[in-house]
Amino acid sequence: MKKVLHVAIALLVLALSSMPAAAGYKEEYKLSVVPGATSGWGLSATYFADLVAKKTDGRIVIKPYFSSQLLAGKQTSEFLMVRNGAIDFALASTINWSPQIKELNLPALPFMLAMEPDRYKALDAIEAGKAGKMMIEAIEKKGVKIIGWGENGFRELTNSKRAVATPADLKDLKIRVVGSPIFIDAFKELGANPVNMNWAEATTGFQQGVVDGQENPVNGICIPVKIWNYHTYLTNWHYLIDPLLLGVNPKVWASFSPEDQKILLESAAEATLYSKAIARIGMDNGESLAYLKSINMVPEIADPFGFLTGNGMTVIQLTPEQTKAFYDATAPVRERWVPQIGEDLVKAAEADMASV
Ligand code: X2X
Repeated sequence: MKKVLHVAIALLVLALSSMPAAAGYKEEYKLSVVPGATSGWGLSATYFADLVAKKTDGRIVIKPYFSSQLLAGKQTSEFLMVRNGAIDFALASTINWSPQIKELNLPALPFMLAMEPDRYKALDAIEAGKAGKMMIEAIEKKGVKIIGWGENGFRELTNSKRAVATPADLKDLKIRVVGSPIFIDAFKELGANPVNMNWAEATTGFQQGVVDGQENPVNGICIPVKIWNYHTYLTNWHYLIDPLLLGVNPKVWASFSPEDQKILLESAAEATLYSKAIARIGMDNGESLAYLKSINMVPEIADPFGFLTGNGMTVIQLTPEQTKAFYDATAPVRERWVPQIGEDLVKAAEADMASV
């Protein structure tokens, strides 16, 4: 009897050791995305998932769930759900995780980057620099592993009522904003009437005229949702940047073999380049378009502002003086939020930007 048992154990050990590393993997990993599949970040999530499937020969299957499906529509719950393992991965906006991680309000400090001579360079320097590291550490300390950046884009203002070129033009406009307090604070300071609304309900809100306007990136969100069907005016004011973060539940991360972790990091790095490029088409010095051409992903729309104008929108491009007026008008918001974000982090970001 004892001998039979020994043989059985030996066979079991042999069977286990000859199994592929993927044996303990889930059949599917859920990746949360707040907006829809055709949004910039929806496309970036698909790009990442496809790369991972290809590079792991199907060992790791990541399925993006779009339109806040995994969140019952409530986008500010996403961080907690990735942390507790209800969701495996998220390509997430810092905005939606900022209610839990105050450091993530840094990119939402109004007009911090709009005044920079090259706002994309400034942003890249922050992400690659000390401030980026500090933000990632803050998230990881609270329980989600970060494997890469992405980009929703600089958030621009659209509305159905009037051309907005000065702070006074915003007076009493009802603007839909996300459920993150700094947004309410910024729009109140500018004299507007901000209204919290999840993105899942926002387009219905625009259609019904519940609000007069909203703020979202042009390439990533405004064009995919055909914002011209609701709003006539777009102010290209770059008032804040919406970086994305590719996060993963730490237990899920630890379950991957070192080889697969390496593949995931490489895929995240490629997805970062892709995500930034599609957010920046027609808005940078042409680098993004050249990159997309180099990977055979030439976009349909290379001139987003021309495209919006062609669809009947009036695009207001602010002069540096006009931007400065908004910068000055929002100084009290920055003063109130810098201590909450952390003086050290803000100083690190300023030093990162100054280094380019
Ligand atoms: O809700 C928004 O505006 C969106 C889709 O951009 C975010 O999730 C931050």
